Amino acid sequence: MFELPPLPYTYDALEPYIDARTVEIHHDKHHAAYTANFNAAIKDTPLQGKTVEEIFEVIDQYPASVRNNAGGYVNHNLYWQVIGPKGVAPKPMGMLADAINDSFGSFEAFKEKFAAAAMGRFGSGWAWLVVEADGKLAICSTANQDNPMMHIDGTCKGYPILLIDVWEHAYYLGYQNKRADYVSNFFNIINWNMVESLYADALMYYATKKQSNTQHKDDGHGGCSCGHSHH
Ligand code: MN3
Repeated sequence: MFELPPLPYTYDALEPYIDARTVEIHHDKHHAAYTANFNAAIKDTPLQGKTVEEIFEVIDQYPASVRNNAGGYVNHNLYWQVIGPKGVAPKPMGMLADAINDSFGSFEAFKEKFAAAAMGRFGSGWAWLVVEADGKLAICSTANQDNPMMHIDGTCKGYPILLIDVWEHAYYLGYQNKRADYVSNFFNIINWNMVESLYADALMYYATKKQSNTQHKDDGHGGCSCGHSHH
């Protein structure tokens, strides 16, 4: 059974950027429903008892209910982790700051590109900052509850270290139709310490995978936190 992780802060901790009522409904209703529906979708299937990572690897072989609810569960786990009260860790530091400069030119250029991906996603979905196999960072977006680690068709692939939910349920009470304001305010609540920690996990994931592939010729897989409780 997958469990809904408790919100790592109080409902009002993200104000004024995301209001308490939105956080409460988003976590206690939407995220809780994905968790329950994910468990229901894999019950009595070969996926029951598998890890998220194992499920993602074969997700294209199962009905949409598995893909949508597995993604909804995992994506929201990660979402609550990478945001927090303003000012906790307002800017990327160290290795991650260097990687952002290398990949995008500057922190400002990164922000523009990330916001553009969030704005460019038509309908419901997510924008992502991912680490690719060569250690480079990339920005992309997915529809619905798809995740860049899922074995599905698509061009948004990599190990996720930051994401923004652009489903209307993530912002509608506070922002109504103004997704752009939600997206620009989102930069105030990113917990860059957590993103940096996930970046280190990503590098470790690829290093382990590479080593395992060398040893077992394509049959190995590294560990993926995939949005699971961290620390
Ligand atoms: Mn959501």
